[in-house]
Amino acid sequence: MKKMIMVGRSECGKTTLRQALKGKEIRYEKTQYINHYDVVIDTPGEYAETKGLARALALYSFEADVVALLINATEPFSLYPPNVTPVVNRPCIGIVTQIDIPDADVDQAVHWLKLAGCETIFKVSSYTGEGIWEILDYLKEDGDVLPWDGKAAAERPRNVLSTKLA
Ligand SMILES: Nc1nc2c(ncn2[C@@H]2O[C@H](COP(=O)(O)OP(=O)(O)OP(=O)(O)O)[C@@H](O)[C@H]2O)c(=O)[nH]1
Ligand SMILES: [Mg+2]
Repeated sequence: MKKMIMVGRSECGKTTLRQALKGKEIRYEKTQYINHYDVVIDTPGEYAETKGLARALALYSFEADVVALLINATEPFSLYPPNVTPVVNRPCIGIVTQIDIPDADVDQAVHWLKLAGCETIFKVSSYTGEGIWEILDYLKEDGDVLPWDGKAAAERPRNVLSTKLA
């Protein structure tokens, strides 16, 4: 699998997406520091929100094959400046998260990610499973065995055991 570093503001859904890519259960878990897993590098949102720490994200990107900029579909603003992707020398993809939320504005989020410089954009819900297969398929390399048999299995609704508020 390609290794993907996930960047995005706190609570945009990076850790939940990491869980949804691999398993069926979602549990809230605040990311306190940069975590390396086999396929993803999960980062705390505060790194993207804080100018001094944002440089660390560019540095960590060298340990990944692809950089994913995440944005939650209900965001009222974008954290990403226009044309920011050239600060890393890895391919950058955009991921719109939480598309299941009723007042989500997916088109607005896609627009912001394109403005940031992402050419390939995925739209996902880590709760309903929608869009998960497309990301796995993008990360898959020859010979990789995915944790799911196919799109239908990968995109079954997840069992949400805990959220930030409950
Ligand atoms: N409805 C809905 N809620 C989601 C989804 N993804 C994440 N959430 C919720 O959003 C909250 C924050 O999600 P996290 O995955 O912890 O966000 P994060 O980007 O890892 O945040 P930091 O670790 O603080 O950087 C949690 O309560 C999740 O359950 C989704 O696809 N749909
Ligand atoms: Mg997290």
